[in-house]
Amino acid sequence: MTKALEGIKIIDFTHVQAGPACTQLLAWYGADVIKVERPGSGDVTRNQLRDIPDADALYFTMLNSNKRSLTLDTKKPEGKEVLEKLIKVSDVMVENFGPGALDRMGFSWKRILELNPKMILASVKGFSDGHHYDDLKVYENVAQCAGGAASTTGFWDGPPVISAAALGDSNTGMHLAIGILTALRQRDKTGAGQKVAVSMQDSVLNLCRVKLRDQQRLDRVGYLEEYPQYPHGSFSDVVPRGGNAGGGGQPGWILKCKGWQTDPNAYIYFTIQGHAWEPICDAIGKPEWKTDPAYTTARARQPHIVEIFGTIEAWLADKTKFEAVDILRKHDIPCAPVLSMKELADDPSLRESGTITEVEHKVRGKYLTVGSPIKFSDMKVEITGSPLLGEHTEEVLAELGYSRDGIQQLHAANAV
Ligand code: CAO
Repeated sequence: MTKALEGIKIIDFTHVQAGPACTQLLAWYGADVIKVERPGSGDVTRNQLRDIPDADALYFTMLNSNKRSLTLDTKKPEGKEVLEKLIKVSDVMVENFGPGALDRMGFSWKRILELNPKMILASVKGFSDGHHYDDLKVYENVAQCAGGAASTTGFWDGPPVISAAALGDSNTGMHLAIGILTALRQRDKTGAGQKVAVSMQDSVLNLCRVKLRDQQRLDRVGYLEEYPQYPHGSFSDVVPRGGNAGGGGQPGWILKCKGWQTDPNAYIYFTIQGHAWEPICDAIGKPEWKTDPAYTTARARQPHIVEIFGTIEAWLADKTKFEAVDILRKHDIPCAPVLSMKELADDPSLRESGTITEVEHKVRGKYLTVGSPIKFSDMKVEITGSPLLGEHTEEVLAELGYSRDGIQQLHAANAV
């Protein structure tokens, strides 16, 4: 079966998470992704948080599947020559080095265009070009703070909190992938390459747009009625942290279930969707709330929201999170168990759909990874193991026309 991106050659000059997440996605869908790595060490994540002494860390293997690895010292003339040849025959180059690193290496956008006017250069930086912080190096949590996620996550009486979801890294990589596919589509029409730039701050902010919505509502009316602070608490002039509140038009909260005293994940998320109010009253044994004017509308319920969630929690006390969801689903109530990573890893539905998949690695053996979250009706996505450092160096050099002697000379240059 053909893959959608077959025939697209990508120079993957990325490291850590933001860039590799992008190129991995494109590799899954058929692009030939050649990861260019520094000889001897490679991507820093090969060594970070190792669980097996001499095997690439899961941090690396889970972000670099379906790629080839080429080792090149791109600061040496021999390495630069290979990279130039590669640029001439590739469609896309993706990089997420610190600000200015590519220029310092001699591969400015101007130079890349001279080598290949059809090239798409895709870059991740912490802040966008021209931003007053555009000289900063940035990691995940820095981006979450700069993009509005940290100030709006957590509880109102505690400090800003970082999300475990990679909003700064993988999220930025997904934005970049969309940018690359868009530029490829435009190149189909114009024949010209272009530079695609995504900043981590912008990508986080894009996911926090509902909080910018709330800031403007707060500026206008002085309160936010879906936040736990309303109506009993107080608001300042900035969007507060709302704990586990719904954040949209539907109030919600994380509620304790049977076993919460010992199991840190014995909880469900419960949403009170307006039209599901009557089924909720039936489900939790409070039929009188269906006709009591103090509860019949969302506005009437808001002053009692803590009491309502308390009542639902009392109903949940003798039910596991799975039993509770099985009852609530019959009433069409939007809810879900809080699932641990262990439960997700073992989830038969996720295994069946390929979202959690087992992959073979030449050194470490089998490991679990997250497969494609995007499903296609006409393309089967196969996840393969990540490459060893330099595993495809000779193969790629031969494709670029290097002779056996030329390859040996490069090996010698890499080793110095
Ligand atoms: N051969 C020779 N040199 C190489 C090379 C190769 N194959 N690959 C990279 N290098 C060099 C670069 O040229 C650069 O050298 P100089 O700084 O001397 O010009 C250096 O290695 C890489 O620098 P860096 O700034 O990218 O790396 P760092 O570890 O200091 O910083 C990070 C890491 C992530 C903070 C920084 O790359 C960054 O801010 N990137 C942009 C934002 C980003 O993507 N962050 C997310 C990372 S995931 O959490």
